[in-house]
Amino acid sequence: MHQTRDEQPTAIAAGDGGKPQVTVFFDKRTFSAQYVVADPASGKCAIVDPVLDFDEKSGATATGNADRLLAFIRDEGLALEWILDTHPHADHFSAARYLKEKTGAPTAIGAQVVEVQKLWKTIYNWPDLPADGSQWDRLFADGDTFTIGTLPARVLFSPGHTLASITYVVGDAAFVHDTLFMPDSGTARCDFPGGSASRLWRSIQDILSLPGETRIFVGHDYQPGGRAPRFESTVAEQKATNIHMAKCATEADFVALREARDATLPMPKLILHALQVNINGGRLPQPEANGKRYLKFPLDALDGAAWG
Ligand SMILES: N[C@@H](CCC(=O)N[C@@H](CS)C(=O)NCC(=O)O)C(=O)O
Ligand SMILES: [Fe+2]
Repeated sequence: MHQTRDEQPTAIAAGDGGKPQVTVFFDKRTFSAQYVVADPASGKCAIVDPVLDFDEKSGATATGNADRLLAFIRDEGLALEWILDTHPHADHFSAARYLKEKTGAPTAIGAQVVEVQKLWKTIYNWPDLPADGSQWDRLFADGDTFTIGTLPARVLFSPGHTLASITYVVGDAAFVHDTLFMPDSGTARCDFPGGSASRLWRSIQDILSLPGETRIFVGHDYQPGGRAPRFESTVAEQKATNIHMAKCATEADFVALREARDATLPMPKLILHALQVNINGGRLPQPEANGKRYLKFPLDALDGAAWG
């Protein structure tokens, strides 16, 4: 089982046969799951998909979520080895840069992020942005391996929601971000620039070919029907009960279902705020001469306007 931040964390047990201890921290504002993935044997850990707080009404930024992750790591006596993002998020700022500045731990994301940088650098008309991934310490390609303490970790390239999405498989746990959601919630949308429902279908097939008992940890939970948030399932449960996959025998079925649903979804309210920070490794814009930072938005650049 995973723990949520509201539960009392249990002590880290020594050695657990390649099973990371996974603690989830839910950001209610953006329905995002942030994870601390710990190796019980060594006390080393990684953070997956940390959120930097942003209040779009006032323009205020804050580090409440990120500081809670750091406090947990400190209280548990863990050592942070990696700051991992699964993809350049479209609905919140990544706290990767803040956490690196606080801890010195290396940041990482999928290598195809350079393609996302190229796409959005055009949308933002931002010629000075280096579109070479140099904003992160490590760019992971499909099949790359690394360790979290003694735990083996492997990268599965899993695009579709974005061009650069990756899944981290750590021991018996897979951090699948926005591919599959909880079985009663279905799958992630594919209508952002660079998204593709047929690529997502193939990525989901790769995830579902992991062993049935693999623990699946999702990137968001939108609490369908107002139920309490849930983040963990298994490959076997997803295969048996995911509401989108159950309706789809073929890739064509899935593409039709996904595209029909995507046509009904408004753009995330922070997509234009978030991408300009996230394609720059979670760096907020440089302050101007008056010491203030400013975001820049293109007009009429994205489809998906919702006037209703
Ligand atoms: N209402 C949310 C939407 C966020 C959103 O679009 N989330 C993506 C993941 S980044 C997704 O796949 N959503 C699936 C869905 O809404 O069905 C917002 O404005 O931020
Ligand atoms: Fe996403």
